[in-house]
Amino acid sequence: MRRPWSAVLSVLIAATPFLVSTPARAAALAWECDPGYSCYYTGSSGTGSRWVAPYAGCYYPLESWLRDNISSVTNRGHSRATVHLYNWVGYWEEIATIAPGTSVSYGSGAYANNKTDFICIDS
Ligand SMILES: [Ca+2]
Repeated sequence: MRRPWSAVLSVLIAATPFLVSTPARAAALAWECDPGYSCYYTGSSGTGSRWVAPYAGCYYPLESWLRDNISSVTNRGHSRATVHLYNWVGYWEEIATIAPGTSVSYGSGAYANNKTDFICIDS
C-alpha cells in the first residue's frame, strides 16, 4: 500500500512544552494589594507574607503567623475605610491609624512594628 505524498512528507512538529519561567511560589511584589482592600505584610515596605482583610470590620484574634508580626500596611479601601491597629497592653492601645490611600512601613525601631494583635477597618 502506497501512502500519499502528503502523508509521507508531512512533518510532525513536536509540541515542545513551552517553558514558562514562573516560579511556583513567586515572591509577592512589594505593596501588592487589590483596589478596595487593605493588606498587611510581615516584612517592611509591603514585603513578606501578606494577609488581605476580606471586608471592613474588626479582626481578633489574628492568625498566629500574623499576630505581633505586621511590619507594613497598605490601605486601598474606600474613602471612609480607615484602618486601626491595636496592641494589647492590659488594654487596647491604638498604635496606628492608616488613612485610605496610604501605606505605612515600620522599621525595626518603630513602636508599632510587630505589635499588632487586633485590626479594625471602618466601614
Ligand atoms: Ca501585641
